[in-house]
Amino acid sequence: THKFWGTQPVPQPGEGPPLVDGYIEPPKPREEVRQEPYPLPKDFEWSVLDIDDPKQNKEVYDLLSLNYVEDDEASFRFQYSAEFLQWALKPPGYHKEWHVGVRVSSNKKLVAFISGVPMNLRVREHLIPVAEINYLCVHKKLRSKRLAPVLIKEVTRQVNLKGTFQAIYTAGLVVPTPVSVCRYYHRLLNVPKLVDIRFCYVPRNMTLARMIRVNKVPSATATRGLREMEEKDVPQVADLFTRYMKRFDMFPIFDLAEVRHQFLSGRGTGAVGDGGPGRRVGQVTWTHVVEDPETHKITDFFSFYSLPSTVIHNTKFPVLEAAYLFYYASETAFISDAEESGQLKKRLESVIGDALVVANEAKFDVFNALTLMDNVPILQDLKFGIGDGILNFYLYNWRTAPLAGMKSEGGVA
Ligand code: YNC
Ligand code: MG
Repeated sequence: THKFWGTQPVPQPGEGPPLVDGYIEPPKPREEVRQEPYPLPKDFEWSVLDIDDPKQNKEVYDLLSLNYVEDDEASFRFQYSAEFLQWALKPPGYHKEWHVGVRVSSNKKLVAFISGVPMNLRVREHLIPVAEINYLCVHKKLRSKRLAPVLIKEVTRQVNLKGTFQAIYTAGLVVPTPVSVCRYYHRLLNVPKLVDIRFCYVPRNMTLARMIRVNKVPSATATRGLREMEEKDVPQVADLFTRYMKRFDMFPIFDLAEVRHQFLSGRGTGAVGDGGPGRRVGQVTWTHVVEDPETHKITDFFSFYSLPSTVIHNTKFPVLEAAYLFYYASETAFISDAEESGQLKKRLESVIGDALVVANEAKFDVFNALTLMDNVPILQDLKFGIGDGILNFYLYNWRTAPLAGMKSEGGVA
């Protein structure tokens, strides 16, 4: 049983699918939302984090890089960069009050964090303003003291004070009640390093040399008209994204400012190569578009982001450089019969195949993807292997029937 989640407006175990989609608790006027912060254990205090302040940005970075999510074997731990946090926590319309920290009163050391950012989410036929909750973290020395529920309640209060009453979040852990479940897949790029750090193994009946050969990525991209996204592409990328996402049952709605933020603002500074091969200094996201050479229309795009992990107890290779497939779209989806005929699958294979080339060029060790959007049919041919990680998707204060983690069954984006 769940002492905390049993008290929250989330679908409870055994409820079954709802007859109609909608909230669990009605919204409240601002004055009826609790006005005082929730009490913390003595010796701790609340602290709004200003991510624009390099010192506070670094404090969040330090907390997460030592205490955030690890795999089951405690071999790898996410190492979000300061630039990544800046990008993720400051989309258009963000509220600094949703960046909630807990400090030790005596020395002001940051020991816990949770964040929310606003977005508009389409869930089936409903358009819902939500908070996207992420980066819940409690220092390792303060675990199992029921601090997490206090953080969740406090961020909920801050979100409610801004007139938002729904949220979306993901976790590896199962609590009441996932709306969708996805699995991680991994495309090996730097095989010798991945074997060395035990990210993967050389299977029986296989040699390292053969494994390297099998996973070799082409040295050049294949799609005619592929180039980095630029500022001038924002309106066309926004339009293509919006139309493509209607294929799925749950997806975000991005206006022009949000498209610019999600796909362009994380590209780093300077020229490609300044931050190492294929990278700019501080580069977090990569977005490439396909411009039709005749019509100059944007027909496709893909994006991925950089999220390294610390390789725990490894001095030879302290960091695993991982790229994660983010959003993509293709005009091919709107050609009649393209899906049934396999034309869409073929197009996505060549476009996402180019994402692998770009990531390999930028010296990523592995390229990760989830079983969502249109990924499932293309993963095998692009030589992704099944991972052991799963990711549960959750909605707070919203009922809807389960969403399949893949297009073939309905689908979440
Ligand atoms: C989790 N990840 O079940 P029950 S993901 C949700 N998501 O409650 P304590 C979680 N609930 O079961 P600890 C959760 N982890 O008794 C734990 N819980 O009802 C629940 N790890 O609290 C848990 N980051 O403080 C239990 O646990 C209760 O000291 C136990 O702290 C947990 O960001 C944690 O994995 C995760 O830093 C902070 O283990 C700690 O263990 C830690 O005794 C490493 O808490 C990092 C890590 C989680 C990454 C993420 C999404 C979080 C979503 C939270 C829910 C948001 C709801 C929506 C709010 C806005 C609403 C509006 C409007
Ligand atoms: Mg605790």
